[in-house]
Order: sequence, then structure tokens, then C-alpha cells
Amino acid sequence: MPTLSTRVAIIGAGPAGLLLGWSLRQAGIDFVIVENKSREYILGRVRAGVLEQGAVETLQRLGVSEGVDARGLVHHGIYLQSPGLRHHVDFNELIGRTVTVYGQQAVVRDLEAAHDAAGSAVFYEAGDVAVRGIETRSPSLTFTHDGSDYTVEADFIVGADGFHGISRPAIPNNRLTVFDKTYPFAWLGILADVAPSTDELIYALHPDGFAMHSMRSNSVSRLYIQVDPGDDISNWPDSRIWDALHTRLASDGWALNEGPVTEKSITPMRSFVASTLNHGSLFLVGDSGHIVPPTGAKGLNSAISDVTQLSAAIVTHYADDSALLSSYSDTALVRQWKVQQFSQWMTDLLHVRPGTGDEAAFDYRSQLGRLDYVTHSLYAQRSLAEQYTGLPLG
Ligand code: RFL
Ligand code: PHB
Repeated sequence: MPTLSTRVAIIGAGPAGLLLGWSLRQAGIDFVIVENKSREYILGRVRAGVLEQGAVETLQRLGVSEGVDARGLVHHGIYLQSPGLRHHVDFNELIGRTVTVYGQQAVVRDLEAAHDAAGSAVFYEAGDVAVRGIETRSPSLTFTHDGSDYTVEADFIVGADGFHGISRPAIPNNRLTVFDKTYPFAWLGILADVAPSTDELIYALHPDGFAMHSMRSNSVSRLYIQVDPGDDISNWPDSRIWDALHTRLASDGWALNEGPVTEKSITPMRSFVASTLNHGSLFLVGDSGHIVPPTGAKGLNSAISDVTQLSAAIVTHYADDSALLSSYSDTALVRQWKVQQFSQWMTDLLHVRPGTGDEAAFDYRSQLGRLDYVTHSLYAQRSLAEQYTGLPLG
């Protein structure tokens, strides 16, 4: 029964866990990462695509930006669209900031390669991962791997195990308040082997529902449409998806290129915040502590900002100052609530509420008014630009 001793035991080898480990490594702090899925499974998950400017700067500062520097697509803004009207909101012109399109899978691949080269202790396909003693100063993590039972003794345990992980449920109910909101719609997303039909992302409001055109590279497009949360992917043959995209994204003089669909899935939309992100020796980062609907492109970016804050707090703790660690949850949550309201605002701006009748008609026209305001007011555009490209750390 192997027993390992380390400073920080990290649960989850998604972007948050791998980046935290990498950041600790740069500071010379020992860590172990334990993940219950295989590498192939993790790299097969198509998820986020947009990095805030600060997230790219974090990867650069930590020396893991070769991929994003070489292949990331720097975007100066986004297009916001209502039927027949497409407006470019130019973040760079408005506030001198940009975002970079670079898939989450690529971020994870780059981090895995860095850890491999450095010989980091990362256990994949671990079974029965469990935390113990989080209310003490000597917590531990137990798991099985390759037929052996492991114990990792640590100073801290970090839950980077996503929304469905085991770390958040380890916090006693009477110490945890959960704020939760579900939306009456979902996103159907496809990946298609076709050059993007746009230079920057298009977010479109249409009476049939939201649609978005994103991308992964100069030859791979990522597209989304709003669907009913109870809908099944089998109801959506490729031809029906393309038809909906053509209708919802239509704009005079513009055409959408079609190509073979290589992946498609439906994702429910939810807003969720766990308050607190710290109990005893356990700290939560990324989706284990909070999730947002994807409209504002904030999930991965929030995971990166949590990791930046927690890593700095752990480093200063070992330099004999624990103030940042004690305030980690409060500081991260202040930023997180701003990110939550932005994600909710983008979602409400662009999605059609189900239903018919006077109220639905009113809501839709009010959304058109809001879009018209956002695309014509310099103040509103600056506010959008500031939030989309990323708020400073708290
Ligand atoms: P992850 O990526 O879920 O990783 C958690 C890891 O923990 C593992 N795990 C466990 N390991 C050990 N023991 C256990 N008991 C475990 N339970 C779970 C899991 O296997 C996994 O490997 O969380 P993390 O690292 O916090 O990263 C968060 C991001 O993945 C997420 O916020 C984003 O993908 C959200 N998101 C987007 N974020 C953006 O910033 N920009 C975007 O453009 C964007 N688009 C999106 C998105 C999410 C989407 N979906 C599918 C939810 C678009 C979509 C469609
Ligand atoms: C993506 O490319 O997957 C993507 C882009 C922007 C979003 C959400 C997802 O708001």
C-alpha cells in the first residue's frame, strides 16, 4: 500500500488541476495530481474555445504558451447579430485588449506535455478517489491505481475535479451555501471540418433561437444552436443542424460554408456558485466551485483565474504569510460573481425564452432593443469589451 507525501494533493487533471500543478512546479512546491479518467477521454472532450487576454498572459508567464503563441487565433472583437443586422464590436479599438481562440483540448495537451517532460506525478485512471481529514492540518487523499491502494499525505487538498467531482460534496452541508440557476434551453454544438466562414465569432439572436459561429483553427469550425434542454441529439441529423444555422446566422452578402461534422452533442445550461471555496485544508478551483452558461466564454477562464490566485496564495503561505490563503475564497468569489452576472447577461441577451403569447413577444422585442443599445452605445460596448476580454484578478 504505497504512501506518498507531498505539499499539495490535486484532484482532477483538467485544465485547472494541470495548470495549478504546473504553476506550483515553477515555484518549487511539490504536488501530486490524481485523475479518475484516462488521458484519451480528457483529450476527447470538446469544450471551451476562447481565452481571455489575462489567461494567455498566465500561460506565457508560466512558460507553457508555445502552442497558443504559435496556433492561437488572436481576435480583436466579436460580431453581435439580430436578424439582418450584424455589428462588429472591436475590443481592441475600444479598450486595447483582445481574446485568443485556442481550444481547451489544446491547452490541456500542452500542459500534459509540459508535465510529461518534467516528470510530474500525475496518476490517470485512479479509482475510488476520496479525501480524508480536511478539517485537520494533515489531510490525505486515497485512491486505487493499477491494483494498488494509494494514500497521499499533504498539507492541502485542491478540488479541481469539475462540477461532478467529489471535493465539493466533502464540505459539510452546514458550511456550504449553493446558489443555482438552470435555463430553459441548451446548446447543441458541432465541430466541422470546414474553414470558418467568419474571421471572428458571431453571436446571433434569431426568433428561432440563438446561434453562434466559432472556430478551432483555419480549417475547423465550431458552431452552436439553441435547442430545448429535453431535446435528444438523435432528433438532429446534420442536415437539420445546417438548415438551422443557415437560417439563424443569415446575413446579406454572407454565406455559411458546410463541411463534415466530426462531433456533436447537447449541453444543458446552468449557473452555479458554491460559497465557500475553502473548508479547512480543502480548496476548490474551477468548475468544482462554480459553473456558468457558456455564452460569455468564461468557464475555462474562471478556472485559470482561480488557479492564478490560489497558486499565489500557496506560494506566499510557504514564504510565511497565510493572509492570501485565508482570503482566497472571498477574493475569488468577488470576481466570480462579476463573471456570473456577465454570463447571465450575455445569455439573456441572446437566447429566446420558450413560449408564445404577449410576454414572449415583449421579451423578444426588448432583447432587440438591448442589442441595438449595446451595438450603438460606446459605453455599453466598452463595458462588454472589458468583461469579455477579462476582468482583472480581485
Ligand atoms: P474539468 O475540465 O471538468 O476537469 C475536471 C477533471 O476532474 C476529473 N474528475 C476527477 N478526478 C479524480 N477523482 C474524481 N472523483 C473526479 N471527478 C472528476 C475529471 O475527469 C476532469 O478531468 O474542470 P476544470 O479543470 O475546472 O475546467 C473547467 C472547464 O472545463 C469549463 O469551465 C469550460 O469547458 C467551460 N466552457 C467554456 N469556458 C470558457 O472559458 N470559454 C469557452 O469558450 C467555453 N465554452 C465550455 C464551453 C463548456 C462547454 N461544455 C461542454 C460544458 C463550451 C461548452 C460546450
Ligand atoms: C467555443 O468556441 O467553443 C466557444 C466560443 C465562445 C463561447 C462559447 C464557446 O461563448
